[in-house]
Amino acid sequence: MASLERQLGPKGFTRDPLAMEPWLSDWRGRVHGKAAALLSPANVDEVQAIVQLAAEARVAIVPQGGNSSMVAGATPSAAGDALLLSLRRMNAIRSLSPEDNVAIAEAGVILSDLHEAAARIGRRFPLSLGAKGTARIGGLISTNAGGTQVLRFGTMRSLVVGIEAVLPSGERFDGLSALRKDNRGYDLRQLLVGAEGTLGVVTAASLRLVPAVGARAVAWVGLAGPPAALTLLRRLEAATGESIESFEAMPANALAAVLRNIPGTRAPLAGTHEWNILVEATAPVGAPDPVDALTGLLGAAQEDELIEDAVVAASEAQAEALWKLRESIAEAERVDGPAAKHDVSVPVSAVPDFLVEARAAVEKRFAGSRVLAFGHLGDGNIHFNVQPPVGADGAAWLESEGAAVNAFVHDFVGVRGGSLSAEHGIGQLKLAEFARTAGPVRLHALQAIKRALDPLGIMNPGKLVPPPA
Ligand code: 2HG
Ligand code: ZN
Repeated sequence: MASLERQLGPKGFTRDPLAMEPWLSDWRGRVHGKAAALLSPANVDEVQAIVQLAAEARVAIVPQGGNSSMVAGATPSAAGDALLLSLRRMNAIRSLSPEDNVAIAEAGVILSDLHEAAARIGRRFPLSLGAKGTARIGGLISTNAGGTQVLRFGTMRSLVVGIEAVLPSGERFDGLSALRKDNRGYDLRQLLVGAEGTLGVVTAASLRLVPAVGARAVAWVGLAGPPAALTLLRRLEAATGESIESFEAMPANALAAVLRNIPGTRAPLAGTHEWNILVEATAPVGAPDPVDALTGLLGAAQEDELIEDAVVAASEAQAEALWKLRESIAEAERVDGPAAKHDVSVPVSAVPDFLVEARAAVEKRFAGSRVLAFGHLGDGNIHFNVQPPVGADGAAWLESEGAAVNAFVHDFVGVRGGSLSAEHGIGQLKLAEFARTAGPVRLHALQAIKRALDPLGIMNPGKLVPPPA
């Protein structure tokens, strides 16, 4: 410990409880951990030195970026024997290449900073989510983040073209070269994407950029339910080709929670609607503005009574205001208090029935509970959250019913061929349910990979990989 302290200096090493405190709990305040020290290396050499020493001393490391995990994936255990390894100081964008369409960003780069840097060279990084001002590249890679543009550009996995990482042995994997084709066997880059820091510390990545947007159209649509929403999505896609990037669905209670809890928000349409959709369509530089096309298509959909009402943003400020309504749901829900949260996916075609059936089943089985299910309808990922009965002590309800609610929802998803973690990862909060539902083949393969790369079990223990029985 003393040699680490000497090597990293005061900016890179602290045991001060006050300085460590903000990083020891998860974003929703559900899990509280302890750490032996908070290490904030300035470069990959320092990360290597830390991992080498930790391996020698058999001390656990918990990597952390923006600490915005929804599953407590970056929160150390309460034992207090692990080193918390913050990548926040490693926040350089090492290069931006318009020729390769690639940015090389260190793990601590904040997502919105990467967006701005790409825009400065006429490109963009096409992954976005509500926590873009907090979430960092290393964490987004380690959780294979999704967000609101997956419909068109895929998850983080499809945007990572190179990785630099320190493996649990302390060796450095130099895989930043942005090769579009590379068939040297098992893809270590992809193995590290979504590994939640259990196979090493991602220190930098080469990330795919796409051309900047020329213009965008953002609309808010009110309609009766998910079946109409899915019909609308396919209609818009058929009429506009690749231009639809986001198709986010929110029921009336999600919008109400935002309007109630987030200052400065207001209802986008005159009446209330059972379901609301936020659509974004984009056009490349020089192509016709998509506003006219989207306005026309939504007008026709209203005439056909597929939708009830719609508004297309008339300015960037209005577009931002609509996006804020969508991106504030998690925060609005946090204000409302504890909930049993689920991040599930089913095939897109199964989403409408799933929403109706799962909601009815849960509210029947858990009397008084209130389902708040919203999300990325266009890619089949629903945040199926269950709030306690009105007037109940939320924490006590979660304590007594939470595990049963989780199992009920995950089983419901499981029989439909879905996943209990669409985009948030497993972390600590989904670990027991993952172990219960994964099945032996998946579990044994995961455990074998973990053992092979991290035989000492020092990398983010207690996350993602259920321990062998
Ligand atoms: C979102 O889509 C986030 O807003 C958070 O993934 C989801 O809080 C949630 O359940
Ligand atoms: Zn989401």
